[in-house]
Amino acid sequence: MISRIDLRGSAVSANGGAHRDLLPRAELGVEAALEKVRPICEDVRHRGTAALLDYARRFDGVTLERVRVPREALDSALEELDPDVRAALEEAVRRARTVHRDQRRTDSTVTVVPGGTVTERWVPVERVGLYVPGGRAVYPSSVVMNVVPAQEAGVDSLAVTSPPQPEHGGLPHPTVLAACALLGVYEVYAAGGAQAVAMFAYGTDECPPAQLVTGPGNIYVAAAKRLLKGRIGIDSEAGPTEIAVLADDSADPVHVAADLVSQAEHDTVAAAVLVTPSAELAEAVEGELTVQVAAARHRERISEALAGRQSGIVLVDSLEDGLAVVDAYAAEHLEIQTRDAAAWAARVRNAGAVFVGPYAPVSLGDYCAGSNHVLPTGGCACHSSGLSVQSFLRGIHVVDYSRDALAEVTHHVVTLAEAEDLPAHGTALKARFEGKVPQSK
Ligand code: HSO
Ligand code: ZN
Repeated sequence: MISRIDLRGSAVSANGGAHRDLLPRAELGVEAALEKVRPICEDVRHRGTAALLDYARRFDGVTLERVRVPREALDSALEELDPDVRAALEEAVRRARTVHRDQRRTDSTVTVVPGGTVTERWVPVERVGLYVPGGRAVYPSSVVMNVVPAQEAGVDSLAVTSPPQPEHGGLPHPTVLAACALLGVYEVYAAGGAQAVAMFAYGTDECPPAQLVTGPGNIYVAAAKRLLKGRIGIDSEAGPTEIAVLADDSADPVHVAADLVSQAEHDTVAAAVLVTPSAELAEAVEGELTVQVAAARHRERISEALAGRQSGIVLVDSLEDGLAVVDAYAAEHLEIQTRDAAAWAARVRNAGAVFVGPYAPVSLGDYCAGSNHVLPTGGCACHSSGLSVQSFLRGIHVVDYSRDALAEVTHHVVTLAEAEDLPAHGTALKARFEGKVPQSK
């Protein structure tokens, strides 16, 4: 079952950063996958749709005539969607929109000197490809989490891709198709893995190239993103799901165990970590895990995730030490289940998203909190953010100076240009006032 890591008595809080590797993580192994995906991406680059159809046959076991999903398939998936699922998806969309709409940026102009302004213009990426994974689970919620911020950012052209499913006639899962239609996205492709990322990066006769690809995927998707980054923008190389819970003896072990199990359900390499100064809570959670895992539908997958070296119960001397540990770990999701939870949460520096108190479980954020569930994993939460409207925008500085405003600062620019031994930079300004380009000595 879940292992214990006893950090009591160690100088944990002295330097959180030095403890980044205190808690083990699942190995993503992207490096090794790079060599596998390279020829696939090259093939898609050169043979386009023909290559995608070959990979659909080879990797997904489906024979397709085209990669683009016909509009009728999207419409009928929405018509046939279970009404309860539709209502739940609509609520998820509504809440996500409320939060993401508020993230929109407005252009702002700063007057640096009279006659000299710098405007920051926020411009959406023109065309975005959104990857929705297939595999063990079905992720219509990921359609929502990718599409809503892109739409709120004002992205004009949005395409979704998801792996073809043999049991659904070679189309992506019908619930994924229904979620696309619900959101008004009718450009959908039946492609998964590295080849789908390459399709967006290089374009094919069916799918024009995109400037950005977002969304989580398996290790081959992550490897293709790393390989093609630069050619195409990426959000992140999202790895297996992680939950960390910082809890004291006020936490309910039933809730803590249920939340650990909920994220372990994703993957055998998912990480579930409890950090607590309370040995009693640790023991009670261990007991609860045994009971809850045995009753879970995906008990085998969950047990493997909990027993993996990436999961564990970490005992610390104090909540203060616990905070240092979770900060060093930089979890994708961090729950704070302590007395005065909001105050502890306010002190967290590194986490993809923080869930405060007993009534904000990670599963709420996965679907219906309004927050985004595409979050940095693998420790990247110490430098990156989850998906947001900002992920789909670029800020462009627009510089506008009058003659007088330029004249006033010219001597400084010339001096700095000389200091950098780049005199032509200074000349570009002087030429505007001296009428001719001075000759270099
Ligand atoms: N916990 C996952 C997202 C998800 N959960 C989708 C259920 N469906 C990564 O944040
Ligand atoms: Zn989840």
